[in-house]
Amino acid sequence: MRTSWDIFCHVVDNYGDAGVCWRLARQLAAEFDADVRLWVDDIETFNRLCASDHGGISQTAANEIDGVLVHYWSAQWQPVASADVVIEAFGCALPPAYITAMAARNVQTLWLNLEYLSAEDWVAGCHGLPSLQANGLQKYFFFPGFSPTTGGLLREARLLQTRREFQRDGVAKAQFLSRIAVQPAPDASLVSLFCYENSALASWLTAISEAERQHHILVPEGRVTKEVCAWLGLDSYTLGECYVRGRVCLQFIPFLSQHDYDRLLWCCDFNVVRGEDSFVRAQWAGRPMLWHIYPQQEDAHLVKLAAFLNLYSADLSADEKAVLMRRWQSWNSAEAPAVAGDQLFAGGLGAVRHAEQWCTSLEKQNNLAELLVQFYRNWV
Ligand code: TRH
Repeated sequence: MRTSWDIFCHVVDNYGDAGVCWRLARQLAAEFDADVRLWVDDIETFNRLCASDHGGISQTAANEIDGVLVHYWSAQWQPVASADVVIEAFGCALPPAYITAMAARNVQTLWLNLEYLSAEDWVAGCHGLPSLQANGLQKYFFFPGFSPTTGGLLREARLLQTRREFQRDGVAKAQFLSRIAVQPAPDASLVSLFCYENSALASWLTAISEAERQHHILVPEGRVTKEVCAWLGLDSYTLGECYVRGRVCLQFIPFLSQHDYDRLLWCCDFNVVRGEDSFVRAQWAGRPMLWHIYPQQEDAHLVKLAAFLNLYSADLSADEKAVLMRRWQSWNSAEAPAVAGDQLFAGGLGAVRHAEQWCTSLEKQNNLAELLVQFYRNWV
């Protein structure tokens, strides 16, 4: 039987909230016979994630994209019937009238609070716990995570097969890079740099520009554009142009659709990623990476970072582990690089093997969308 799903997404900042919800909505519709509505309160952000594929959505009407009905979640809420499953992403508060509609429904609605991703130990204990509601509605916490006792990670069917085929196909890679006007020198290490502002960025770029290996760094337009320009000594930049300083070439590229961004991660030798969704996609890319974790008050994020590093580095030798830890911790503490320029955004065979092994170990777990569907089936 088809089930109906409503996903509510409040964009706090940046792209992660909309990025996660949009990805989940598409997967539910494509793989689980679900009727999905996505309610998003920031159309501009949403359009940047899918605009180049679909031309953008309108605020006034429902927009059908990839089998999902995307709606603008307006402050003036117009009552609608509630769905079988309701996902309140990242604790965004549902419209009160919608909660009333859920309570009035003949068939009970399953209400899930989809939480932020964390590798901390307590996550498994809290995943699936009920959150008691005065009006009799059934609400539960759903925690994504890295172990089989959590809600898993978003991963579409065939994602890894597609990725591995693409990485083996030199022509496909070259065609993709040429479509986004990227032409790295044959011996250059290709890096994507998607991160938050970092007062240490200039010192990292200087170290990389002095490395033996040539680096071609792609910078999607966004939060670090200004810092990178300052390091280059530019007042403004031209998209697509390569700015060479020492052994590094920096190139600003347009913000891509999610589909293309995946391919970019697959093409690069090393990816700097941030937040939640790009962080997960970099793991599916099977390439070495550096995570710029979303900074939180009182350095709470450093605990999360350590929890992930612990898991991620478990199979590394003591030396490799030390380099990885130093690299990630110094970046996230905005410190000048603690290792040589060649090691900062380092690909290398060992690092690639480790990234692929990590990806393969995660692949054994069920993905987040199928675990959500399973949760609903068990609950009904
Ligand atoms: O943008 P982020 O920093 O998002 C967030 C938000 O800050 C959010 O509030 C916070 O809760 C969360 O992080 C943890 O990083 P993230 O999560 O990686 O989201 C970026 C999205 O943008 C992701 O879906 C990938 C996508 N993207 C593209 O589609 N094209 C691009 O060119 C790039 C660089 C990213």
